[in-house]
Amino acid sequence: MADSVTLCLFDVDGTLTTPRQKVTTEMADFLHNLRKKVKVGVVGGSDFDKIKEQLGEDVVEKFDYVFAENGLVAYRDGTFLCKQSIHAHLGEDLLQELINYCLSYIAKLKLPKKRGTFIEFRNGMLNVSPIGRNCTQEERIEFNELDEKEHFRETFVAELQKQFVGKGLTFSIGGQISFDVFPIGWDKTYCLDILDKDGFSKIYFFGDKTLQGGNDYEIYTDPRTIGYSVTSPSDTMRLCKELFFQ
Ligand code: M1P
Repeated sequence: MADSVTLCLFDVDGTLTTPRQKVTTEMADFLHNLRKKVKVGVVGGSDFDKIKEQLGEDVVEKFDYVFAENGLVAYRDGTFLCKQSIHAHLGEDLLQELINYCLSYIAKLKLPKKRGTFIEFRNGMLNVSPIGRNCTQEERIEFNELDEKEHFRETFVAELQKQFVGKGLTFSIGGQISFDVFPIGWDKTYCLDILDKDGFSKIYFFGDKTLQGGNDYEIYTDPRTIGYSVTSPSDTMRLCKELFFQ
């Protein structure tokens, strides 16, 4: 029987899967077995469609909780729970100011490659990508390697923080080619507010972007979780085996 007072919450990219790739059979089997011991959930920065691509069309049946867009779109026990709207929250004027600023910043940026979909408009956040989300897997890796040296995203985020100071926005770098923009408080701790009423006595969280500025930082440091920083999906499995299978 699964322990119903303990929840293990996992980030997706870099924690359960290689960024934006499908879960391996080994990891899927591991999570299936873990679910026999504790409740298991995922909290990704990505939208629900991307989480389904990576973890399977039946993701809501495989996990007790699925929190897409940090929990701004939430499923529990196989059914839809609630969602948030960035448009309703910010209003059209601020949203357009933000979108226009990002598009003109990207227009001035010289990169080795630019593709399409520079801004993805989601339910609870905007996802901004200087190279564009339509890049290939090879172009994604190439951008990410260059970004580690040139800090395109960090510089962009620093500019946005200056430009939109006092507007109640958070800019969060979670993946390889983009960053997320959402109202303050709509980071991954948002899902903890949803979980508050479910009465777990322990919530473990596992994520790879746990440093300040990374999109796992707030939930990793939140007093409601027991946070673990991981370096890869195999590191996540190793750690969970030590914690729950010994
Ligand atoms: O889950 C982490 C991030 O995954 C994607 O980032 P990228 O495409 O840059 O690797 C995005 O879906 C992003 O929103 C998310 O935070």
